[in-house]
Amino acid sequence: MSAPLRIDVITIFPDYLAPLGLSLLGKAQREGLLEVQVHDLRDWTHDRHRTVDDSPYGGGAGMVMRPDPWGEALDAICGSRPGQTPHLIVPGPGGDPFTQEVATELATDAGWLVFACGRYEGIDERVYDEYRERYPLSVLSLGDYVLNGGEVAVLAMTEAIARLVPGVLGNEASLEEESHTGGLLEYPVYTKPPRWRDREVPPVLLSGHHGQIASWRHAQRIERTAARRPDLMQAYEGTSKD
Ligand code: 6GU
Repeated sequence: MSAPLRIDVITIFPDYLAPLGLSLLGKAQREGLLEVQVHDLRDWTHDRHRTVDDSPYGGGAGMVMRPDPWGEALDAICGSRPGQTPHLIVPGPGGDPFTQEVATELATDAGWLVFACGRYEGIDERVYDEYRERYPLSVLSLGDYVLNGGEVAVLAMTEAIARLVPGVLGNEASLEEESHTGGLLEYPVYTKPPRWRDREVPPVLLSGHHGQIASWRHAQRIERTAARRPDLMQAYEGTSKD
């Protein structure tokens, strides 16, 4: 078996990451496929109030995370595995889009991810400048809306990444059909009963014709993607798979 994917998370709200121990990700950790360690940024402060933020130079609203606790935390954590290099990830609304493609790359190539969760108005820019020189560093965004901090984004990204690690998902075949694989959204699914509140399951699905079922599903993926995500549809048509 290959080495487990290692994930470190640095946050001022370690409890926020408790769900990483549940469900599929908890099982993956118990099975040795995944290692998650959550760290409290305040462990790298030295004052009585365990201060991690201060007011912005130049003025403006809110508070900025100081570089000194981040520097100590990142030095300690990123240097904790001799001979190994982490991929640093800072979640933030101003980052590159976190996509299925990015999740696949991180699950496959990195081996070790360190997430730095910012809060308030963000982290002092010199932290980015410093660690970009030492490690691969990505600022990644979930989408075009603003969260209060990186913690919820880390939950989302970790789940998307970890389920792509070989062995984590029970049924690897379900990876091949799901939304965003191949650039299309998923087809609609149905189960028993065949009639519910006068609503029928599409008859083709009960026909036993596997070829017809596959073409119906493919057509549904195209129809859905065109209706809901014209941006994805354009990209898909660009690949001329159809
Ligand atoms: Cl990754 N972080 C924060 N704070 N807000 C976001 C986000 C990330 N993605 C979308 N909004």
